[in-house]
Amino acid sequence: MLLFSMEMPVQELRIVDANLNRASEGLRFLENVARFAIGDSLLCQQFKNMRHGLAEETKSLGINLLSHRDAGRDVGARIKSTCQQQGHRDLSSLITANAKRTEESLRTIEELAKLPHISPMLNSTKFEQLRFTLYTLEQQLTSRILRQDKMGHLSGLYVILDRQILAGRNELEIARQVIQSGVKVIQLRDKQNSKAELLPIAQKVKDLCVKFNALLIINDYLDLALAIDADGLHIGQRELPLPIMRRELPIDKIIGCSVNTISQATKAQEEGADYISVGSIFPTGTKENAIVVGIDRLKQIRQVVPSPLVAIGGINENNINQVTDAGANSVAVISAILAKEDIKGAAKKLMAKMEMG
Ligand code: TZP
Repeated sequence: MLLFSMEMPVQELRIVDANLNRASEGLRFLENVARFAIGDSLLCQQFKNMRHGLAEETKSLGINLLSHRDAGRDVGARIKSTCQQQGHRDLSSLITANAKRTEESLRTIEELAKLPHISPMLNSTKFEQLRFTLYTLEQQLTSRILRQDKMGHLSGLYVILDRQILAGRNELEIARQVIQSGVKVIQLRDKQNSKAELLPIAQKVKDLCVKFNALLIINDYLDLALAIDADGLHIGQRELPLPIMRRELPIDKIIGCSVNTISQATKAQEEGADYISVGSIFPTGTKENAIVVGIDRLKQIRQVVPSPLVAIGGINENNINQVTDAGANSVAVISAILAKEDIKGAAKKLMAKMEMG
């Protein structure tokens, strides 16, 4: 083995140096995504802590690592990886690539640190801990970016395909008209019939949504959402708690939660709801025993909850701008569209009102 004059194991230190650089570059990339693309201060801080932890662990080697760096003669620099040749298509694949690169680098240092002549300088366990922390952060960051992509659809009209209001009309045909009018989010809701009956309908509506790049959210039923690989699940106050639902769903699925009060909204926000549905804003004949909360409740919730808000209940072309003015990011409707003869016309009118508002 080639040894440095101070008995420093030169080749090993070069490997440590290269992998340390890779790891901190990868962590910096992930930190930047958390900071600028997602705006999540907690995740950002966790990546920063990791970067600082890494620097701390290798601080004692500082000048020795630099002294033995020989980037100009690195044979690996001229070898292009398959990844570089293929390129990455989106931010989520870049997150995966950078997280993997960092995890591999940490593992490399961890293994080297087990060698008897390296272990006095580097603590292998610390690198192992960092690697495991990163596995979790990678999962959280990927989940956030994939859900954020979906949430991009949630700024306009949100149409609830309520099978009771459809009263036997063909769900797929109505869904097609809604989507063709430009609506980007559909929720399938059926409070009366069996899930077995709902399954084939949900599957067909899902296929339609995929074709037109719209989201399909399933109301209440986690198992149905999973079965058809829906984009998300909408729950009320009587379903299983949001964190349980989150745990059961794949990491790219969104969860919306219905609330009537400020405390329910704050709780949903703290539990990580992707959006919060506030209602019923106005009296409605569609939902039995709906609690009418009024426009002021929406304004109060807007002041304390930064999550996207979806206003619901009794909203139509005459009052839609009151809810957008009150801070709703999206507006959910049933009868204002499904009770109309001209589905497409009704949807377009509401969307135009929202845009003008
Ligand atoms: N949740 C609160 S109000 C409501 C639901 C499901 C019904 C909304 O229907 P409409 O016809 O848009 O008032």
